[in-house]
Amino acid sequence: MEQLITQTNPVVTFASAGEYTIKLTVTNPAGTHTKTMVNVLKIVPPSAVNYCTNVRSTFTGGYGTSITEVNLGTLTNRTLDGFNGYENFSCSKIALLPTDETAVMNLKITTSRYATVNYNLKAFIDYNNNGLFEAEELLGTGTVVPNTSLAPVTINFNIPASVVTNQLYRMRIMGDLRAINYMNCDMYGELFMNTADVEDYSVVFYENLSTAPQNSTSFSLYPNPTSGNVQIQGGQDFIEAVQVYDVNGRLLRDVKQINTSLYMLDLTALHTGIYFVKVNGINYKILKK
Ligand SMILES: [Ca+2]
Ligand SMILES: [Ca+2]
Repeated sequence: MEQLITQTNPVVTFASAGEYTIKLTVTNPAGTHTKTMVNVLKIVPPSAVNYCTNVRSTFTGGYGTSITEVNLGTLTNRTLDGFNGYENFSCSKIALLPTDETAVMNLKITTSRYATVNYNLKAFIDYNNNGLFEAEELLGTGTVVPNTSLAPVTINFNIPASVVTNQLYRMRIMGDLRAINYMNCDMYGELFMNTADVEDYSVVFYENLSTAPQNSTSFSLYPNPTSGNVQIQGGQDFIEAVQVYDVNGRLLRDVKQINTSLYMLDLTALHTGIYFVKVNGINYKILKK
């Protein structure tokens, strides 16, 4: 379904999740130029899981011990010291992380530090999306030693191979002066001096752009299937070279130095069947009627 938007700074609502293509058209007296970015926008479905709300009694701030800043990937979130109790940022604060199982992720947690005993930290991602933060979903633990540096505590973790890209995961970060034995919602039973702090976030793992096809060099080929001509429309880059191969890998056409954003490929002479069209080295499958 296509939606035409003509306003400046539009607000767009998406009824369903998926990948969306954006086509930008600019017009002035000299003419019209169009740029198409294929599947450049990914809309992630909201989580259907209900998470329990961690509640603690109102903290007077006297101990000055709480989580005050969280950094992970694209996420930075500062919170007031001590007064906020459980806070759910899962709709507003999302950490975007590249899906690289070999890379080490750095979750940085800053706390206020005036306690006289250690402040303990634990972080989880609900990788199986069952609404519970389980032992095998622990990212790591950290300890803030009293009256030491204000530097954040870093919890390093790897992304499991089973992770699904472009999906919301819930991350929960917990801090307390007491050893954190609870994992989910039993904070009241474990509360010690009202110093516990719990914050929820969302995490989305996206395809690693260094290995995925570059969206900036996507092309649209239309119509497909075709009875003859195929219009190739450039993305951010000009169309430089087009090759056409048959299913046996035989090169049928080889056009170089095109250097336009729109190219008409004439396949009229070809028999009915499947062909592979390579545009600037990117493969597309075309059905010739
Ligand atoms: Ca906080
Ligand atoms: Ca879980």
